[in-house]
Amino acid sequence: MTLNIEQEKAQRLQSSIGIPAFKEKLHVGCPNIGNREQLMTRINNILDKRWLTNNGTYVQEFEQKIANLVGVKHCIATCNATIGLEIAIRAAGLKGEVIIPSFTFIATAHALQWQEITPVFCDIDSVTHTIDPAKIEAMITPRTTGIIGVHLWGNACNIEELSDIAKKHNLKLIFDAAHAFGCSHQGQMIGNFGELEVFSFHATKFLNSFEGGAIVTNNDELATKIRLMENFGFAGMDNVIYIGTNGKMSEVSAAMGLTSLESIDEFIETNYRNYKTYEEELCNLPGVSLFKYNNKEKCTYQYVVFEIDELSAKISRDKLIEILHDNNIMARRYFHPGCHRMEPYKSYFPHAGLLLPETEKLSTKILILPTGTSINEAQIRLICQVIKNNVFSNKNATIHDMN
Ligand code: T4K
Repeated sequence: MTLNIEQEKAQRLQSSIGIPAFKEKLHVGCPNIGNREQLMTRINNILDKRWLTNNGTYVQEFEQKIANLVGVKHCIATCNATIGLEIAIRAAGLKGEVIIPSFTFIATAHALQWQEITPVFCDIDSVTHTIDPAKIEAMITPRTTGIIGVHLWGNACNIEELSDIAKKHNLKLIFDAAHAFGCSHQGQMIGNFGELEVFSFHATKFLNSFEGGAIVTNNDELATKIRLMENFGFAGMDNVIYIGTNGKMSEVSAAMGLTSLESIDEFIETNYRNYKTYEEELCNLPGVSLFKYNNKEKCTYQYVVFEIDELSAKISRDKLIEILHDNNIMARRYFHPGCHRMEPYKSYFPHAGLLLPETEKLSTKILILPTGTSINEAQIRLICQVIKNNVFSNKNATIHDMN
């Protein structure tokens, strides 16, 4: 079946004026909220004590609980993961050039460039969606000082191979673990690998503290440096001994983080159930697949990553997203189009894409579907119905089908 451009436009118009499947928008990343009463009690305590930030008791308790859960020596809570990454990069001594995947949130690259360190974009493995160790050595130059792996979707990078390469070339290895709090790798909790790892507790993350993050490490010296750096370099009152910034987490964020921590089993259970419903509904559709998590590892199932092969599914990812949005299903194209196609990197390295074939391919195929505690099974089945009505359906034949 072929459609000409006019017919396709008409069809789009029709879908945009039709009645959407959902009255209200369903968002990817809609926050998980734990026990409200507990949160309000904590917030009232903060107000009663008039201690709002600067290493308050809730922040200390939150750091201790995260460290215990991860099984790591040090946890330094931060105001968000981007500042956490900036501090971590500086504390680890990264300079010059650092190798990172392009298929990540822009913060991974910006945290380097913000400090005049050049991110060098490396391709990913199309199955794991994480940096491909086999492609790293070709990117190393005399200016390279480190590698930042990103545990995308909570799925660990190939940590062993990355460690071997880092060791061989005397590079620092750190991890952007923004997606990976509560996940494990070969039975060990993420947070224990490399020189250090950085979690995000942003509202959209599995565990949220409104905004927030944490740097975790087993290295005493690094932990001391990071603590100084996140508080302007203060070592006691009136005594600055280091260059620092303001990376502190506030008490109200820690209160939310602690409250969220008390509900993580429920969050995982819900995410897992949602994932299974999507899987059951979508498993037989041609040209589509869900990103598979390793069920031998701890996993939060926070991301429902849907991959679509345009030719077999007879609909492009972007056309499907348009239809989903028309139906108030606010699926996201994380991480389209890849950092290398965003500024300032697009201008700095206009031909970077030539070395990133898997990133280029994957970023046109993926969309993320809503999950979490704000959505129920019936809603997921309806989302899947909208997908099923449009995948492998002649009414959505694209221009490519004409050939
Ligand atoms: N490294 C990686 C690999 C990351 O993914 C991230 C952040 C970072 C580092 C940096 O971490 P932080 O500095 O943020 O701690 C969102 C988040 O803001 C960002 O934290 C996250 N990754 C990224 C993947 O997603 P946007 O630009 O997509 O945000 P926005 O405003 O479009 O919201 C995302 C979705 O969540 C929408 O569907 C709306 C929904 N939402 C959002 C908020 C804030 C809600 O339903 N309620 C809310 O309160 O970046």
